Amino acid sequence: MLEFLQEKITKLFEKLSKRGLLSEQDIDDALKDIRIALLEADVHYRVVKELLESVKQKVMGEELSKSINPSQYLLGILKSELISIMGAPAPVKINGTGDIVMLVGLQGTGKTTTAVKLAKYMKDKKGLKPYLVSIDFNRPAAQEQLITLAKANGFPVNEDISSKGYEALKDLRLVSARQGCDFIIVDTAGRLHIDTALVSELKQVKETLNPAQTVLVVDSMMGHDVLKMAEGFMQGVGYDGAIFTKFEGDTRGGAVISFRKIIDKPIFYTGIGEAVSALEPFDPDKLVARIIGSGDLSGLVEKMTEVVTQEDVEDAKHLAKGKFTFQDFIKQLKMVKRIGSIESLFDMVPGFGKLKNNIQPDAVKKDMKVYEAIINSMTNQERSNPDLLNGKRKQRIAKGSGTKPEDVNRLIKRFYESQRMMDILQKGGIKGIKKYLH
Ligand SMILES: Nc1nc2c(ncn2[C@@H]2O[C@H](COP(=O)(O)OP(=O)(O)OP(=O)(O)O)[C@@H](O)[C@H]2O)c(=O)[nH]1
Ligand SMILES: [Mg+2]
Repeated sequence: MLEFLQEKITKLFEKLSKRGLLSEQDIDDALKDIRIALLEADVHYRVVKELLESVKQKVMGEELSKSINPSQYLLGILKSELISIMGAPAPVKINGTGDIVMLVGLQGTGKTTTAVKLAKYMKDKKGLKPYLVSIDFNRPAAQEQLITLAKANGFPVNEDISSKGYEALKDLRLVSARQGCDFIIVDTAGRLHIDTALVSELKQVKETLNPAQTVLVVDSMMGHDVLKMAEGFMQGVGYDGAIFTKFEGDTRGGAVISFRKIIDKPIFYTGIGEAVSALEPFDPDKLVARIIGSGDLSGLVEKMTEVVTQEDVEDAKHLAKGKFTFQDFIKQLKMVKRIGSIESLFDMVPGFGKLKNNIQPDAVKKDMKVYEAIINSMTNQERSNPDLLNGKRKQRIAKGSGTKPEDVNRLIKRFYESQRMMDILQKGGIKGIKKYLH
């Protein structure tokens, strides 16, 4: 997610950190590039303008020569601006029995799916019993969709409201209470655009129901169009906060920034997949860290010290020096296996997102036993000189380790890949690896 913006800003700061102190020209240049990056990430131009003006004001107001690392300084300011835009995370508030949460939003944004996700979330996390109802009176199929999804997940759902129309809404709390439910989630009709018919319909429902919380469901892929929509719903219907859906596939993320900057309402949750369990509280810090790509380096160090022993450090020193052999290879695999969540480690390092594709911890775990058996069946000579492995030797090794010749070949292939990686690391350091990956 947001790799796009992350990569751009990371590159920019790499460029900046090579030159010592920042001049005003540097700041302007940097801001120009950040501006492009934010616009390309579909942040609304109004938001970009305000954000950059406030960053510049703060940077210019400071005595730059005193700051030890100007690029980190600029980055820090941008980061704190974004964090203040994102605001504190907030949950949907359900205070008492009979409280209603009403979901509104354009067509296809994910209201119906989110209604059931929210029901599950409140049941699992808060122990509340939800009651679901769809009041899309125009489209029976829409109601059917909610009924099916709710039933499949074991939630009580209203099945006869369509025949009774708005009058039935007045009894909703009673009906829900009779089923022993704590609160009600109301799914509403969506339209392609906000029009007067939709607004007056939703207004009427809202007045009748008097919901405790009205939630705007937003498709994260909307980009900068989000503002017009969010402002339209605010004027026409009013709401207390938003849930951003399809957040897992959001490569740009501008919609979130634009929404938060202009509409002063919280983002309650994010939808991160089609499954009913794919709803998460909104995490502003994580999002900002990802946008900026500064990398959670302190987190990385902490995690590394948890899993990397002194022995590993010695091994790593050795690996980085001499010739890379099968013994080294197995040590390297063991380390990867132990770190386990190596994917999350790479997320913390700017520019290293792509490494994830090269190292798959699950595959490593699965192959470990096979690889170890194969390497154990090699002679010492073969272990330190893999070039010796001809067809005949491979067959002998496969037989001795109870594996197949394909397994031996797979191991050899991976070994050479690792050897190449180590070679690049020795010659070019981390930079070399980065270059290799880009
Ligand atoms: N990938 C992904 N898909 C989602 C998410 N939330 C909803 N969807 C999908 O988006 C599509 C539309 O979802 P619905 O819940 O039917 O949307 P809606 O707002 O109720 O649509 P209308 O009732 O027609 O206005 C479905 O295919 C959902 O599975 C999400 O967080 N991630
Ligand atoms: Mg729907």
